[in-house]
Amino acid sequence: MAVISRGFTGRRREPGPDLPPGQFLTRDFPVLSAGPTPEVDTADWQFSIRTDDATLHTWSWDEMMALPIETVDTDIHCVTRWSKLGTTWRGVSLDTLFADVETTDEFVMAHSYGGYTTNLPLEDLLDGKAWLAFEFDGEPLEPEHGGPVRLLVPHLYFWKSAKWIRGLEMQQQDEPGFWEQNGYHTYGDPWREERYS
Ligand SMILES: Nc1nc2c(c(=O)[nH]1)N[C@H]1C(S)=C(S)[C@@H](COP(=O)(O)O)O[C@H]1N2
Ligand SMILES: [Mo]
Repeated sequence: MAVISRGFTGRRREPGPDLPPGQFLTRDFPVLSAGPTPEVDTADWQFSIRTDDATLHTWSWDEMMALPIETVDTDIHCVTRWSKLGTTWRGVSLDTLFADVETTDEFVMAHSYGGYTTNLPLEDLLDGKAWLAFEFDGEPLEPEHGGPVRLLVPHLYFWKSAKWIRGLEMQQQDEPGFWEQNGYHTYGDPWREERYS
């Protein structure tokens, strides 16, 4: 007799080379938010990159949608130890958004609607490593998962992928964001288990 239990059927992948150390596989999509889900209408949505000289590069929803859109197939890893393999997103590469941005700063603070922040080195956002994502699994990104638009930086722990992204602020120095001030690692490489500082 076949025993079928959701999450443990034939397609389940065992921990293997594609699972970072200390991670477990999940097939659902947990929601982790430090506060309430902000209501962000695409009509009011704006994304901006602010450089050191206070130059502001700003995109409306329509302006972002007119940029080249990429499909991203990737694994995601949460510091609370769940990983999800083979997720599919659509969004705009940060390379596209930074194409006309001139800066000598090497660090970035990501700011979200609702006040969340997280810090990253600029190089971790460039060269095909990060996106502004607005679709998950062929559907508009749900508000609880960061819709209308979230940052997607899948090579780092998922707390770096700021939901409800509002803008990026260039910084000379690496300053800690919300979770980084509360004990999380400043960088957060899942393959090195950079969970806490
Ligand atoms: N704005 C914002 N972004 C956020 C968070 C948050 O609380 N607020 N939580 C982070 C954490 S800790 C994780 S694990 C992921 C969770 O994304 P999910 O809820 O879509 O699974 O979002 C990250 N981005
Ligand atoms: Mo997290």
